[in-house]
Amino acid sequence: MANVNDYDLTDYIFKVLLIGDKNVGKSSILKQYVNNEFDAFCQTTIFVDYYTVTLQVNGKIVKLNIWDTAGEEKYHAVTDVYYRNAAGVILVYDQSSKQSFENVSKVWLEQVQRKAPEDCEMMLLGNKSDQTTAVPECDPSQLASLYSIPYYPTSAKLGSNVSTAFQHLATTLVRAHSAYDDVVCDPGSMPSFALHSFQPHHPCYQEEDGVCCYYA
Ligand SMILES: Nc1nc2c(ncn2[C@@H]2O[C@H](COP(=O)(O)OP(=O)(O)O)[C@@H](O)[C@H]2O)c(=O)[nH]1
Ligand SMILES: [Mg+2]
Repeated sequence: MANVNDYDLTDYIFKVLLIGDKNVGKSSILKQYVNNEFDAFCQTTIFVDYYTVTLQVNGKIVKLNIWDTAGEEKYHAVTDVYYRNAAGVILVYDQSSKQSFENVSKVWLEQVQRKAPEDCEMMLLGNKSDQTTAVPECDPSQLASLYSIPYYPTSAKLGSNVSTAFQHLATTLVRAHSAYDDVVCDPGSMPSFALHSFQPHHPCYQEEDGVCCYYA
């Protein structure tokens, strides 16, 4: 979590998840976004819980805590803790693998809907756009419009669309959460709204939880 000095400068901190089959390039997308690096021989897992990236959206300072799975996705057995308080979920498939695309609807969307907060913002990424495609472009477009979520073809290898996608998600999250900026809950009552973010300046900010007015 951010250190104390960061609180004064940060407007929003959002937990963002990367989810999808093993080998679709989730860790590579994160590495490309955070370090501008691609490693064709990378070991599959980054051994940290998450990386924090700071960006600006309409003059607001936003931190994305981007969580990478630690290999559990191999068995489609991602733990509930991973999904808890997620503000954004990025569904990744490998556009050279039809199976990984089919698993977005068969496995991952269902799991996100069951385990992640109801109002989390989703995004679909068709990674490895530098390789021959096995998924016709109309399929992800159709899926994205069915769920009303943004879709980008990305290449972690070439870096294409990677930062664009994260910036888009951050913008969507700020738009969704800023609606609650000045809303104050009645003391002692259940919050009348949920924020799956950490807003140090929010009137309802609860220090112990590290979230604003969160209820599940
Ligand atoms: N050609 C190509 N290979 C990629 C791309 N992204 C990841 N890879 C490769 O795909 C393999 C799996 O990537 P990884 O990030 O470990 O996938 P994860 O299991 O979803 O985290 C690695 O060998 C990567 O080098 C991409 O955009 N293009
Ligand atoms: Mg990985």
